[in-house]
Formats: sequence, C-alpha cells, structure tokens
Amino acid sequence: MICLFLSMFAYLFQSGWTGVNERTFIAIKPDGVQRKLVGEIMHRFEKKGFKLVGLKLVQASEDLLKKHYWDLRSKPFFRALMSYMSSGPVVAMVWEGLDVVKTGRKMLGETNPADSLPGTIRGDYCVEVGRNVIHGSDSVESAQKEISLWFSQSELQCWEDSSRHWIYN
Ligand code: D4T
Repeated sequence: MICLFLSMFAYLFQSGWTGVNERTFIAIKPDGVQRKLVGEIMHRFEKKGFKLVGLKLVQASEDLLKKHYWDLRSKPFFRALMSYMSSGPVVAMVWEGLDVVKTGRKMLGETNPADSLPGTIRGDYCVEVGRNVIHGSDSVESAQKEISLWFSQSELQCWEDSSRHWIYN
C-alpha cells in the first residue's frame, strides 16, 4: 500500500525517484533479441545489484518510436533508426538502484560500439552504431519520460529485494 502511494505520488508530481529508488529505462533492441543477448544483458544488471521493476517484450509502433526518438527527428540516420527499431521485438525494462541511470550508461558503453571499452555491453557485443544492441536513459529526467512512455504504472512492480542489505549498507 505504501509502495503504491509512493509510486502514485512520483507519477503525479513527476518528482521522480532518487537515491536507491532511482529508476532507468533500458531497452534491448531488435538485434540484441535476435542475437540471443537478452539473458546475458539482464544477468549483468542483476549481478551488479540493480532491481528489475518492469519487463516486457514489445513490438514498438511507429508512434511510440517517434516519441522516443523525437530529439533525433532531423538527423540523417532517423529513418534508418525507425526501420531498425521496428524490425522486431524489443525487450523493455525498468531497473532500479543507486545511481542506476549513470551506472547503467557506463555498463552500456558509448553510443558507437567502436568507442566502447571491452567489459561494456556495446564493447563486448556489437560493432556498428546502427546495430548497438541496447538503449539506456541518459539522465534521470529522460528516464522518467521514457518509463512513462513505454510502461503504464500498473506494469511497474514495487517489491522488496531480500538481498538489499547485502548491496547497500
Ligand atoms: P540510444 O538512445 O539508442 O541508447 O543511443 P544513445 O543515447 O547512446 O545515442 P543517441 O541518442 O545519440 O542515438 C540514438 C540511436 O541512434 C543510432 N545512431 C546514432 C545511428 O544510427 N547513427 C548515428 O550516427 C548515431 C549518433 C544509435 C543510437
């Protein structure tokens, strides 16, 4: 009940989650799904200590993708990006934890896999920017927008992580 109240409060006032309740939107793109990287990528976030609070397999509509990539609408690669992102299902996820937005981006690596260090997801699993297997929110504000674009409130779970005392002191 308390969790429900807190999530409604955050949603209504767009104040977002902070501290260990910070949330980010992570999407495994169609190439990541086709290349059977879903388990490996989810494993990395789980092993790190982050908590999964939303998960679904989505065939993204053009409307959803246009909203998601609205800032990039004038870029020369926009059409190719729309086509790539709608070429198959995407695994949409919301992960929660301390600094999960910033740390999530570090775990992903750079937008261009060629600039990504080994040990990062893009550094380990892809080659070209147009097939960079994963998306992660780049700020807390973007995360809030993206989570509300891809998920309804009822699709986000508020659950107690029994290992939290072994992750946070
Ligand atoms: P996403 O949003 O997919 O996580 O990517 P980034 O946040 O890391 O980077 P972005 O928004 O600049 O790019 C979005 C998306 O467009 C593709 N892209 C990007 C591309 O195909 N060609 C390009 O030159 C760039 C810059 C890859 C990611």
